[in-house]
Amino acid sequence: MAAGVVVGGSRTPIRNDWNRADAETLYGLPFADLTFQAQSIHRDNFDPNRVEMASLLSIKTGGCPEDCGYCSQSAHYDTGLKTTRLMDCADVVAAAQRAKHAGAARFCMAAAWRSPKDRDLDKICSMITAVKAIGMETCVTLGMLTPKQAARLADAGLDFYNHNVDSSPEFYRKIVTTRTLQDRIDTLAHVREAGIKVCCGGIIGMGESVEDRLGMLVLLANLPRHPESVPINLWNEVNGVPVSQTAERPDPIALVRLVATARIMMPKSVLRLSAGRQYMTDELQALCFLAGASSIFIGDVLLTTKNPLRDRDANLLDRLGITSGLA
Ligand code: SAM
Ligand code: DTB
Ligand code: SF4
Repeated sequence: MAAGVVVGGSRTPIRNDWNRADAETLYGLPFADLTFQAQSIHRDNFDPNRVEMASLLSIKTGGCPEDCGYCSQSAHYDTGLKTTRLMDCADVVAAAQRAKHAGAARFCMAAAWRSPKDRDLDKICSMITAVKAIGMETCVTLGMLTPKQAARLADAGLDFYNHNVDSSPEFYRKIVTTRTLQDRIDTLAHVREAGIKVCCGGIIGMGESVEDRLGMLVLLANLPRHPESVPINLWNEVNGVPVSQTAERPDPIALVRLVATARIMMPKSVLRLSAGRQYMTDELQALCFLAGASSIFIGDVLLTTKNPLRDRDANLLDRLGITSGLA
């Protein structure tokens, strides 16, 4: 066994020493071989007939000082979005109740911040405690954190922190200039240090190459510990942002290959088909589940953009014999 290899599941090694050539070799396998390997690893680690459901809420929308070239919420671009203040805790809990009723097990609260202010964090901690009290898992995504802020979120009982690497290091520099990828990696380390589970993935379809997508997987799979959750977002169209000039929707087969490669490289991470499912056919989503995706966001909107209607999702999962594992 290669150095740095730890045995994970029954026959699944957990590696943190991936290079791009390894990723390219997997990605380039004949489709049947790649997806068979991915599905075998998926079955070693997960119930293949179960998809976890999470729900999102934008608790503070727009006006963000960062210049992420894909995002409707950046103050650098005119996207026509209405900016809002941080929501009240009672309204957040009411939205969480509705999400729970619709079948979500996890509630993810997102704020358009570069980083939270300490007084904002008091309110966020109350939201976390209140959402946990209704029996849901909690996730927040608030931008960069100090170690102290991460520890406060952990004390409030937070389960997951979402903070994406978004793309390969090379492509990242082209789409965000107001922070570095290292800033993101530092926050991920603070989140880990505080004992919070990590949700970290990225976006495809912004005009990046296949090499960039694989570079992103290598980055994720070589973090000191694999993220427990890996969201794979297809860029959701937003008018007025720079990415709208370069975006190209990926070939559907390329998406399945990417999911399968991620499944093999990070055998125990939950892969979430996140933004962009409304552009996917039912057949494509089914192939992504076969390749190892086992989580989705439900609800008609994500943060500011569209998601498939609940009935369409329920119908698809029903036809595939997939359950959410909730009673
Ligand atoms: N401001 C915080 C941050 O950037 O970490 C949290 C909110 S931000 C909206 C969370 C993530 O949403 C981003 O890292 C990015 O991966 C994803 N995202 C933003 N706009 C998107 C879009 N139009 N399509 C797909 N994913 C998007
Ligand atoms: C993630 O990777 N995807 C979610 C969640 N983390 C916060 C956000 C998707 C946002 C899509 C664009 C929008 O609706 O504004
Ligand atoms: Fe701000 Fe997050 Fe959007 Fe970047 S992705 S502009 S940090 S809300």
